[in-house]
Amino acid sequence: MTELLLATNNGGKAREIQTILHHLGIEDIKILTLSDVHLSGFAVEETGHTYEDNATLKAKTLADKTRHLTIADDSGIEVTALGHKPGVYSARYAKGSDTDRCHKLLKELEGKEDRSAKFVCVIVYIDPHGNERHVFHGECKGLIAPALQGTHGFGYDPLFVPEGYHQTMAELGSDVKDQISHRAKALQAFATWWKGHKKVHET
Ligand code: ITT
Repeated sequence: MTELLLATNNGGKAREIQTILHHLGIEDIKILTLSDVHLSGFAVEETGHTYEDNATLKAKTLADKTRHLTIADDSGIEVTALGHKPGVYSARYAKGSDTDRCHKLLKELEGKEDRSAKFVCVIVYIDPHGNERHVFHGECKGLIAPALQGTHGFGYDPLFVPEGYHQTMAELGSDVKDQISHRAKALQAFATWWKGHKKVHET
């Protein structure tokens, strides 16, 4: 069993990552959260301008500090009519709660015809012993709904209607989200790599 630290303070992300890895049949990883390593709330300043830079900052800081194999997720929502904003700045788009940020997005989209958007996720894996870094990407396309709908998930889920569906992620819930989301796709890429990586290390 290999211990893998999830460098996130976002409970929604942590729950999804654990569930998705389980669904992907990765049974040889034991997930550690920040609270397992007595670092709950330990925040890394996200000074990068790309998802990859910020995910690397978060994973590397925690890997160096704890010496555990570590993954971090940096993600955001990109809205076409807003010039692909808020993107990497999605968590800081407005002060306050996830709901406040959803309302700001709706306000900025008032009167705009194009409601297309996508969720983006970049997961970075760091091995502090082998000095290894690997990067995994995932995207999920969709539309911004006219109002907040649904109670599942977190962040911008009440506003995001994924392509091929008529309800928001927050209405569809985790059974659907964990199959089609940007995070699920990045973790599928991680799982494929992990299975190959383990084989190489076992032979
Ligand atoms: P950590 O850095 O501790 O992981 P965070 O919430 O600050 O947590 P980010 O910096 O990556 O994470 O910001 C991601 C932003 O994008 C944040 O506002 C989320 O609510 C939003 N977001 C990311 N994935 C999402 C998802 O699956 N559903 C809805 N919103 C999402």
